[in-house]
Amino acid sequence: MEHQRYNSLEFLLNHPKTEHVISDVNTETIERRSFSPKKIKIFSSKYTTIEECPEHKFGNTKEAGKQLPDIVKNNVQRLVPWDGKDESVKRTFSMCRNIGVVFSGGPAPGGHNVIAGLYDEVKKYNSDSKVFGFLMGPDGLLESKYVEITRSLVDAYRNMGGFSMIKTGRTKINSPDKMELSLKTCRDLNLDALVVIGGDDSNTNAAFLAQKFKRDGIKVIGVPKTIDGDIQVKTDDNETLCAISFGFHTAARAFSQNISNLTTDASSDVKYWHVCKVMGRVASHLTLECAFQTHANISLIGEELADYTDQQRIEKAKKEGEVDYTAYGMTLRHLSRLICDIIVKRAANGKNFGVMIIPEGILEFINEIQVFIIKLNTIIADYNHIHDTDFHDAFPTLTDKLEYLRRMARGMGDKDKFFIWNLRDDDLFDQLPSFFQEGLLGERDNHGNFQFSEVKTEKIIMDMVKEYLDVLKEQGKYKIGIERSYYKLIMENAKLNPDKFAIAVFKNYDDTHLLIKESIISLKTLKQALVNHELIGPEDALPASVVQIFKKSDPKFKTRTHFYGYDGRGSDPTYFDCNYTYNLGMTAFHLIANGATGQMAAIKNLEKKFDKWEPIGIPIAKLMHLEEREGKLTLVIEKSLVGLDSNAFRIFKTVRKGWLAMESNQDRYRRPGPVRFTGSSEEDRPITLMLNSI
Ligand code: FBP
Repeated sequence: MEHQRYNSLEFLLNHPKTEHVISDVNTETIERRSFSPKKIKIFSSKYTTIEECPEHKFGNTKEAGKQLPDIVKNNVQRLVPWDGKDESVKRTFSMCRNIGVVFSGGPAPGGHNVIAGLYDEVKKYNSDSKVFGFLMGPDGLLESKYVEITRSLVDAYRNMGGFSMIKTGRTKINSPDKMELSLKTCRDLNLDALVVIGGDDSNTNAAFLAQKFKRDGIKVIGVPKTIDGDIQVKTDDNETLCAISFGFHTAARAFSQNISNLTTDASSDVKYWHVCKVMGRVASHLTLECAFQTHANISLIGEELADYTDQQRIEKAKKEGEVDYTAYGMTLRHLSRLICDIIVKRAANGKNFGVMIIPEGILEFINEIQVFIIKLNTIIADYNHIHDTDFHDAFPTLTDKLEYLRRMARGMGDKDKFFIWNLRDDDLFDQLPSFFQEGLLGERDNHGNFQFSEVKTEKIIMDMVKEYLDVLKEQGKYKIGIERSYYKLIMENAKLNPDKFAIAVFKNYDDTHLLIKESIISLKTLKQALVNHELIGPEDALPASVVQIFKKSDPKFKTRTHFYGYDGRGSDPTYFDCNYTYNLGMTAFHLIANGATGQMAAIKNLEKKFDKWEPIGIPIAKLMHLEEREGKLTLVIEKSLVGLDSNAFRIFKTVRKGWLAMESNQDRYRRPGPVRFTGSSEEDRPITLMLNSI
């Protein structure tokens, strides 16, 4: 009876141990929720005030001046401590406020801490003030869907990843109607300010909202979010004001942990090349950071490929008195050859395995593909502009889309509107594999951007690599180097003279890794070589030990592909991102309390130690330039790409040779470990930032 009771499911389910281990909230979550991020010293002062910094200048702001006249004259603003002797400062800070907050675009670790920092400061100065979170991103603002953010809600999400508290969305507020709807929502809620937590396009939106809301006195502050790390702000005289957007560090560390685990696996069972595509819609910042974190064998940096020039071709054309335009910029074919070269050299040194990182946005930097992307973006945008139906509804299948392009190339398109697609484009496009054509013709996002995450970039590149490796194998150039000592052992065990056989079989008997001659590509050609050297007679069978060595040298190119993106984007934030984002939230409040609008909250000196961090406001309008979007020149924030003259890239370029480990040297893999938010081994900022601060 007693035994039966202990064995019952009910007893098991109600057992305190069961309840503890299957609870939704584990120790890690409890610790994260109760962790207090560090505060920049100024936030411990009673109040703050703004110090204008007109000395910071930014490029040409002519177009921004036309479209954003009320905020274009904003300066960079530094927050400085204020003792509060001035009664009016006390009054403005303690005013009862309503502040709205919205996430926009892809999630990035640390977003909840921005809200926490904002909320804590809002409540610190007036407990009657309210913070409203718009639901599902900008749609919440348009449709007036929101929640009041309470202490218990904030407490449940402190230091936790994702944007799940109020969710996010990619809707763009890009029409007069949407602007009006947003204004109406903010007026109805009696908002004093709106905080937009988003990427480059969302901060662009924030600037236009700031302009629109100016007359109503509703302030708009942007916050630089995106794992891509492409919101970085420098002044004309190269002073860094915002070194990186939040979420970048965590995503890079999360990806790196996985990639690093693959380096361990690869060097254990020595049979796979792991190909890791890493997020970053355009810029390769994440790949560069992962390269430093893991020392993977190959890391491709898109920006470098765009800058590539083939010196040999240029010289050759010069000698012939011509200019070879194809020598500028990287082609997919050439890229695959470079990768093959590394694979072949590593194999020659006994390592037919490795780990490669490919940035998601690499195609943007490959000339031939970029042209397609730009042309197709324009064609789709123009079609949508002219017709009532969306391009993708009108041409649902790939065949329909291709047929439409074909008609266009033959001049049978919409009233000759689409002259940009010609017969040559059509021919070249036809040569691409259908899954790639489908990707290039796929739906654009709400900002008209090409969705790189939808394209199997790694497959395109690796298919070409495989194809060329087959050619090299047939030419006898792709072989696995056999360790000299191993060869000798096998031959001696078989009572054969290794030195004698080596002359017939290998081309480099003095090296540590022995390579079978290029002319030997099959058992037949192997036998021929032994017969020619009179080591066996024409009727004799091949010695088993020689066959064993030959088979060992025969490479099989096996790949495993991985995509790292959404997983890292949803990770809980690192210590760096926990601190960074909490201080961003506080900065946003202090800018609002000081009457700022059209500014992006930022932390200067992020690339330095925490005690050097400084909260500032950056004028968004001044970061904008004209860019072609959906076929039209549009005023947007300029994305920041990997600087080929940055410290980080220059150092990478020098040290990466060692990571290739193409000579007989050891692999140099690095173990960054898991994402953490506390503990002495946690790094205090991203490696690329550390290098750039030297
Ligand atoms: P944000 O720029 O909005 O932060 O998003 C970045 C990103 O994560 C890119 O790295 C990726 O290409 C894209 O979002 C994926 O978009 P989606 O979430 O729509 O699939």
